[in-house]
Amino acid sequence: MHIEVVTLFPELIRAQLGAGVTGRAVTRGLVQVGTEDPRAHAPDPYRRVDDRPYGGGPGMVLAVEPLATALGVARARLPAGAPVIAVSAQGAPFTQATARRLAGLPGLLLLAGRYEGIDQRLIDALVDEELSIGDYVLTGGELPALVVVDAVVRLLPGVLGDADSAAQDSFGAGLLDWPHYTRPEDWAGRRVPAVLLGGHHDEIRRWRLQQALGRTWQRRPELIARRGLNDEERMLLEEYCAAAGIAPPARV
Ligand code: 9D3
Repeated sequence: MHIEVVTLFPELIRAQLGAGVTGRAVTRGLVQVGTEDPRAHAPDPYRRVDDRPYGGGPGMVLAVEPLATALGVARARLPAGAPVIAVSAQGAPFTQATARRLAGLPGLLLLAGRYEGIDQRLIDALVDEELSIGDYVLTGGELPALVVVDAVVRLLPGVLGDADSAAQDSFGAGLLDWPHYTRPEDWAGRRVPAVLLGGHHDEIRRWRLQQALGRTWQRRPELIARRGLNDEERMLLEEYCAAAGIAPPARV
């Protein structure tokens, strides 16, 4: 996959992509990531990329011209079939389903904004899709663009080790994780749950599934509603709720 990010802060994008799993994916050639800075395409000698909003009000708006030129330059490096995706607080929610869909594409052209926003005509003319990473206010689109890149790149074939991808598949999406423990068995009087020390693989599987179901029900009940429960899951969750003294999901 080839990803291009149009941003006024290309160094933020490059710094993140030098590290960790995504960094390794880049050095292994599993993904190529480029950046294009609209400031390099500002028509005036002061390299201004923003201007005052028509209609008045606070803040500045990113002007069309430098962004349009930067998008064109980045587009020329991409394969056909790479959509222009603006990260924006006005966008549709970015979810794991979005990440899976984007991971199947040959390329992405991500546009990260700054200031009060981007001239709407640039969005109308050149942007295919707008994505938000959540309901909170950031100062710009670079962190959201990196969130999208990270979530997509880890899904590309060969990026994760077998263990990680298998765990993902066997468990499926839609539940929070179960609790994890490592040595020592006893830390300050807090013991690792006995079931994990016993080596009974099916008991451990059921305990983990039960913990995942219980935590999801307590913290993110809407995920249980969206996903549904099979007979085993319903039984495990009812048992968890009884022990925790909380109400189980209603039968449907
Ligand atoms: C306080 C500024 N807001 C006026 C009511 C508008 C605004 C402008 C620019 C809000 C946020 C931003 C910068 N944010 C993003 O570019 C952004 C973002 C976000 O802030 N939250 C969640 N997802 C995203 S994706 C891009």
